[in-house]
Amino acid sequence: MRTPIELGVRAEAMLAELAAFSDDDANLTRLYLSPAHRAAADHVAEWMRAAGLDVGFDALGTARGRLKPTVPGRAGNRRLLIGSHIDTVVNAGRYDGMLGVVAGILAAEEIRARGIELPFGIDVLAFGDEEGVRFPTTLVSSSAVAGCLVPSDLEARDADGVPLRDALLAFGGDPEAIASAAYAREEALAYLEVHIEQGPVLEAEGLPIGIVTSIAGQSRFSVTVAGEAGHAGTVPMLLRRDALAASAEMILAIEDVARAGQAHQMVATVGRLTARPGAVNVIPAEVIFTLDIRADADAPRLTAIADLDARFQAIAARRGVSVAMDKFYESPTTPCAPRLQEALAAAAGDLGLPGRRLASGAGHDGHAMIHLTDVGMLFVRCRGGISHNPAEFAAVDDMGLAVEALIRAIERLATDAASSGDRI
Ligand code: HGY
Ligand code: MN
Ligand code: MN
Repeated sequence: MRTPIELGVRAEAMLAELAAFSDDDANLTRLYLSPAHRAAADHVAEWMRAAGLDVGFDALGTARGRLKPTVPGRAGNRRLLIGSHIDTVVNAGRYDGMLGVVAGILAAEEIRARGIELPFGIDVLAFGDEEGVRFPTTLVSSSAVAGCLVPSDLEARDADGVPLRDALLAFGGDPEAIASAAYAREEALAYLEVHIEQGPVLEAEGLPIGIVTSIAGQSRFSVTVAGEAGHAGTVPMLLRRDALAASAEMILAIEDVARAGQAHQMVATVGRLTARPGAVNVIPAEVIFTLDIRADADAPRLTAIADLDARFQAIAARRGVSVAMDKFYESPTTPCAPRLQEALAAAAGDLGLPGRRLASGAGHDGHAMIHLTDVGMLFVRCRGGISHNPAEFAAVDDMGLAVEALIRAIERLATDAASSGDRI
C-alpha cells in the first residue's frame, strides 16, 4: 500500500515521462491524432498493462484500461469510468488532462494492490480530443464513448485541410466504427475525473483538493468581418472599409460585455485572429477571429451572445463592413452529481480535508460524459492557478492526496453498489 506521498511522487514521474511526447521540439504541444498523441497513448497503454489492466484502443483512439470486478454481484457487468485527456493546447503545461489519466491508473493499480473488493469494473480512459485545438470540434473521443458523437464532426478539417476521418485512419482508428466506442447506458455506473483546478481558489484558501459542483457551459464562434482591401497610402481614413479596425472595435465590445457579466463569472476570449491579405501597406479586407464565451449558467451566456450579435451588426453598419458569427461549438453547463460530490467529499473528509465545493470555469470531458452517466470531478490545487501555460504546476503532496481521495471515493461507491447493486 503506497502512501499519498509515494503516489504523488509516482504521479509526478509519470507526468514527466509523458511530457516528452510532443509535436514541437521547443515546447509541449500534443494535438489530437498527431504522432505525439500516438506515442503518448501507447505509453499510457503500457502503464495500464503494467498496472494489471486489460488494455485496448477504441475506434476514436482512446486508450482504455479495464479492471474487472472482484466480487460477483448485480453490479458485476457495470463499470466505473475514470479518465481525462492526453491532448494539450499549444505550448501547454504537463498536468492539464494528463493528471486525470495518471490518477486513474494509479488508483486502479492501488485498488488491486490493496485487495479492495469491487462489485463493478473500472475502466480508465485516456481521451485524445478535449482541447479541440487541431480540429474545429472538441470532445470527439469522449462524445463517442458517451454515444453522442455527431458523425459530421469527422468531416472537420485541420489548418492543413486534413479531414478528421483521414487523420483517424492514419492514427489507427476507425471512422466507420464510431458506434462500437459507445457504452450502453446501463453499463456505466458513473464518470469520475481528477483535474487541476486551473484557477486560484484552492491555492488562495490553502486547500490541496476541492469538489466540483458544475462545469461552465461554453460557446465558441468563428467571426468573419469583410471590408475592402485598399492602398494604405491613398485611401482617406473616412472612406475606408477596414475589416481589422472594425474587428478591433468588436473585440473591445466583447471585453465590455464580459466585464458586465461578472455576476455570472462571465469570461470571453478572442484566442486567434487572421487578417487578409496581411501586407503592411494594404488595408485589411477580411478578418476571421475566434470567440470563446462562458458563464456559470446558460441564460446569461446566451443573452450576452445575442447582445454581441447586435453590437457587431451596429459596428459593421457604421463602418461599411459585413460580419457573420458562425458557432462551431456549444456545451451547456454540466452539473456534477450530488451523490458523487458527497462520495468525493467524504473521501476528502477521511483525509482530514474539507470537501470545498467549487465550480469549474474550464471545460472538461464531463460535458460529453453527462450524456451517458453521472459526472463527478475532483480538483487539485495548481500554483498561481496557472494553466494552458508551461508554468502549470501541481505539488506532489496535493497529487498524492487526490489519488488517495479518488481511491477512497471508489471504495465508498463499491460499498454502496455491493449493498444495493443498483446505480450508485
Ligand atoms: O477550454 C477549456 O476550458 C478546456 O481546457 N478545453
Ligand atoms: Mn483539461
Ligand atoms: Mn485545457
